[in-house]
Amino acid sequence: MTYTLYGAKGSGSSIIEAALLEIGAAYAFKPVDMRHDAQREGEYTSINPHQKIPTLVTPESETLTESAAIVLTLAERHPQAGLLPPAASPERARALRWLLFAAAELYPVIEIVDYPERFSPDEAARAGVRERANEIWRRRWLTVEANAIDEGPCVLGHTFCATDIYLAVLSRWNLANDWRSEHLPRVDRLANEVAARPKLRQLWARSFPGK
Ligand SMILES: N[C@@H](CCC(=O)N[C@@H](CS)C(=O)NCC(=O)O)C(=O)O
Repeated sequence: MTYTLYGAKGSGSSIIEAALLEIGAAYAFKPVDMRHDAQREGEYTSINPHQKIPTLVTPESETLTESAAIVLTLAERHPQAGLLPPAASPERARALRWLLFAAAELYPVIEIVDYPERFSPDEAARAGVRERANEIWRRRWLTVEANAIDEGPCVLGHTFCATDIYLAVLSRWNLANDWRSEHLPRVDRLANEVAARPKLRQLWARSFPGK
């Protein structure tokens, strides 16, 4: 019963790795060298035709892509890990709301920041495209800060769930530590809570040193 996770240090695969660690599932990690665009070459493109990471292959050889779908699938396959509250509960609705906000409204902005050339054929316009994406990124994080966490430390108060992992990982990307601590204290507290979880400490330290 071993999963295979394709990913890169500190990337979206950290969300999936953290979920697997919380579950206590066995997995093999296959690094994909994003610095050399290995996600767009060779064998990997037949595993994930969208040419992105993460990809998770289940012990039954089912290929899963899309980080939110992977997290939800893992939560369903391993209910004992408590990654999500019970189906149809208000807590589940809240957890899904902010998980999907992170997946649909936050995560895609990073592609614009990292690859502005995909969004503008005009080389001279790319710095502006990136700056606008950075502004959108910060604004959407302010929405999370003001609405997703309440008293905290987690999205569901003192009850940890998969949404906390997802938000914590994304919050380590593309935000200066001092801007984050000034403007996103609740998000930082949530990330610290995730980082301190006994099963996640090592992953966090090697994935996000100094963050
Ligand atoms: N919607 C995808 C987004 C995945 C994604 O953008 N992954 C980034 C790494 S964190 C990636 O592979 N970037 C490389 C590229 O876009 O070429 C998901 O949620 O899994």
